Amino acid sequence: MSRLVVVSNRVGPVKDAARAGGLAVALVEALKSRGGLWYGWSGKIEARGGDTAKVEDVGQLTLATVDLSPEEHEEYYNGFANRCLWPLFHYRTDLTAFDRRYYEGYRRVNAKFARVLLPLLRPDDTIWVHDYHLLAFGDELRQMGASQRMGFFLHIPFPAREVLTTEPHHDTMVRGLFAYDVLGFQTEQDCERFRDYVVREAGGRADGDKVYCFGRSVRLRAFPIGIDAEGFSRIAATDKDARRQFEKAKAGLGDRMQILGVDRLDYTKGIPERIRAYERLLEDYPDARRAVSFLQIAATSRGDVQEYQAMREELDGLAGHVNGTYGEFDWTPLRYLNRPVARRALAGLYRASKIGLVTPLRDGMNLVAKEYVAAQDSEDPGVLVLSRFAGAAQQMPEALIVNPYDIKGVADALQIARYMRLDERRERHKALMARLVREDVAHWRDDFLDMLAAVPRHADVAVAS
Ligand code: GDG
Repeated sequence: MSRLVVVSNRVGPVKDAARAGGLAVALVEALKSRGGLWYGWSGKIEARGGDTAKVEDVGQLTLATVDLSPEEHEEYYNGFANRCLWPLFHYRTDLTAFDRRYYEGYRRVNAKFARVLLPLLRPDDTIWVHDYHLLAFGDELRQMGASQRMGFFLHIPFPAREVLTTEPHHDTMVRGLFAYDVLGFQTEQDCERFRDYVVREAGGRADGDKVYCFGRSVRLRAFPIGIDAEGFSRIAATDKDARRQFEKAKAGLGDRMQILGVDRLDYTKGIPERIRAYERLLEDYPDARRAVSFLQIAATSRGDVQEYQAMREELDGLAGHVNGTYGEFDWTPLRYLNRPVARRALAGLYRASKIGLVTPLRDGMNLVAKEYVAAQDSEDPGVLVLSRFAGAAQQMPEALIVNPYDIKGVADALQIARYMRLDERRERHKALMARLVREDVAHWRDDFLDMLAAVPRHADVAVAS
């Protein structure tokens, strides 16, 4: 079997991958079972950047990392990745910074990542590149002569053609993706939007799972990312820390029903809209007052990007408003935590919450929705209220699917969830859980790598158009 080389913006943590969430767990597993190399940014910003990789072995795994200079970090990571691609791919053209300097920095860092990896590669390696930070990486590596099999997986949505074309470099970016042999997206809709761009904007053609353009072809497919559903379920039910958090939460709640939101603090997650929907529940359904308690966990991420700082202030204001309007001496309607909770404790919190409220305005997949379901007690499960704009909604039709912009609609769904009968909750949970177990993270990884193994090596492909 050929060696697997995973390339992602950040590498690790390997020993405690669970703390870093689903993706790190998935990648560690993929690499552990086959051995291999995991390569990316070290997370360090050093005055002179770096032009060679630091390589270390951790068990069967080799980690290779490279540092960024302050300028590289600002242009590539804060700039093009997080102030341009992230909002653009989530349909927030109003927040998208179209700055040529950022784009050039992004290309430079993608080229540097490729240059530093090149001497570490073996001819029969299989290379799996992850996410929007590295759209141009494959193209750079091919230009340096690499002919290994190389696949790319996009964790965030692929946007509609009309949105993507607002970015001045859209053609070079999409052309660059044709350097890969397989393109993986989260949902069928993402594949469809990619095909639409290629056919209607770039003048290519699509034939089944193959698209032809720029004198090359690439295969594309939806590989919805999963979680380790059985493992997470076991943690929620039996782990010591999870149990402790569960008991603590239950004791604090008494007879009240907990509604839970868990997100990285991000404007795509629809947190202000969600708080407004909760307020609407209290306004329209007086029986909910004192009977529910909403806990929102939203740890800061990307704190040095300006939009994220503004959001924090907005949320503080909204939470204060709800508590000021509806709170009583012995009831705080909304608790908002701006710091991370340990993963095992989080499993306990999910299990102690009768409603999981997951309402992103746009999301590639959303693992929180899956973790919430996996953490439930199947005898007495809670109800998931899920945005139709999360990729996860495609696989989870038994959730209460809502439009997060429809504040009243979300409030009504919360009220339905509050009163849902046990037999219906069990039925929905059973169907959701069965799919989560079937389409788990191992399935995602194997599916992608099987497809990549089946394509002819890049070097052997005749130019087709
Ligand atoms: C991107 C795409 C796609 C959150 N708060 C805490 C915490 N988390 C963990 C969750 C979950 C992960 O972070 C968040 O994953 P999501 O999928 O919900 O969202 P993104 O971070 O935006 O991820 C997304 C994903 O990539 C994978 O492809 O699903 O669409 O945007 O695992 O549990 N974990 C801990 N404490 C917290 O406070 N321990």
